[in-house]
Formats: sequence, structure tokens, C-alpha cells
Amino acid sequence: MRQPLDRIALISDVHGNLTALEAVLDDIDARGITRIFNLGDYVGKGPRGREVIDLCREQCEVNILGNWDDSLPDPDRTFDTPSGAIAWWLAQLSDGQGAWLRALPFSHDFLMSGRRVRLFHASSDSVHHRVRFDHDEAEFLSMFANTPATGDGPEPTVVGYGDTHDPYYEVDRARRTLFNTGSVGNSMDDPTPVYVIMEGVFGSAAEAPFSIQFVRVPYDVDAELAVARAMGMPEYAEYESEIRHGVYRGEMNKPGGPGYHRRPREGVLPPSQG
Ligand SMILES: [Mn+2]
Repeated sequence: MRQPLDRIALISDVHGNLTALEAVLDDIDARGITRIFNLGDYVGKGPRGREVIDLCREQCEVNILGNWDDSLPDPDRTFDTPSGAIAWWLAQLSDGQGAWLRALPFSHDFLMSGRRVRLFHASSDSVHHRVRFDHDEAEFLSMFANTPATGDGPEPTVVGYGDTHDPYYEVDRARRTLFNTGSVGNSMDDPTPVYVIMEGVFGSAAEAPFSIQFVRVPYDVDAELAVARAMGMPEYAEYESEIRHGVYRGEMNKPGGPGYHRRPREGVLPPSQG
């Protein structure tokens, strides 16, 4: 008999959407999974950053820094949107939460089934450097590199991240595995909350079965929007566009409608309109 397999739930980009987080935590609990690692972006975009932080501090074994967690409580931040939404999201946080967010670790490494796993929010060098799913080879390889932000430990063979709200899974011939968890609270394209279950032998350098599963969890989007309305959250229409339709707020008013999430390939003609 081989060792029993361990399961870890990876959640990311909750963004103040407490209703979605509770639905995902219920699903994780119903599967009997007790270990939850959070890849960051607790706050901003949605109304209940404070409650999301409180719940994640209580429920998640690992909490990692996201770009919003770094920039929203930054005492040197000077920008806001015309609606004043940034100041509103910041004002929702309780005393000490901003400092807690900014002190979160950049990355988290562990062994599973003989693979060296590294988790971070956006990329290996900064929470503010975004790597989309239609990256090139250099960007792919950069995700496995050590940087001043990750430190000088052994380089990973599996990297998981969030940030783009757009989940995927990719492998190369050196067995390097890159995946994006997608977003719990603000999922693009399919707005259904999504998280990852990673299964294998935790902490083990010996090869063993290893799997990554994407789980979509429906939730009460109307209830979440009702809370945002009742709280008077700025940019309500933008929030509705994202969580009801999966359309990023920066895309919702584009002439011709929101674009496809992959860049057009050079030299490929658009489909005939005939
Ligand atoms: Mn995010």
C-alpha cells in the first residue's frame, strides 16, 4: 500500500467578495479538505475586504501577498479613481489589517510527490508584474527562476499563481508545470468562482501521483450585489460587470464590446465576415 495522498485547496483573488469566499470554503469543507493556502488579493473591487481578511486569517494555513494587498494600504499611495473607490475600499479595513496585508510573505515553497512547488501571486519578481496565460517561452521560464523576491532556495518544478483571474495549466518537456488558480471573488470570462485542489504526498521528495484539479463553485451573485448596493460601494456597475458577466471593468465600455483574452496572433487573418 502506498502512502495516502494529501489534499491542499489553493484559493486566490477573493477581492472582498465574501459571498463567493463562503461558498468556496463550504465546498472545500464538504470535501473534507482542511488545508487552505491563499495566493493573495484579499481586498479591493468588492465590498467586504475586512470580513474576507478576518475569515482567511482564521481559515488559511498560508496567506501570500497580492498586488492589491500591497498597494491599497500603502501609506505612500497617491492615486485614486475618480469615484473615490480606492479610499472607500481602504476605509473598510479595520485597524491593523493594512499592516497585516503588507507584511504577508511573497512566496511559499514546499515538496509534494517529488515535485518542488512554489506559490506566489503574480510572477517571480514582483506582485505588480503580470504574466497572462498567452505568454511566450521566456515569460514561462521566468516563473521558475529565483529572484530577490523568492530568495535563493532550490528552484521549483511546479509554480502556481493567481493575479490574472484567468485559470490555466501548462507543462513543458522538462516537466516544469505552471498553473493559474483563477479567482474566487472576481473570475473573468466564466464568472463562477474557481479554486484549485492539489493532491499528492505532502513534504515528500519521492515521486508519487500528483494532480491539480480546478473546481467551479456556483454562488448567490444577487446576494453579493445586494450587499454592495446596501453598503453604497463606489463602482457598483463595474463590480456587477465583473461578477455577473465576467467582464473586466476596464473592458466593459470598450467600443465593439469586450475583447477575447488572448492576443491576436500576428499574420493570422481574422475570420471572413462573408
Ligand atoms: Mn487580483
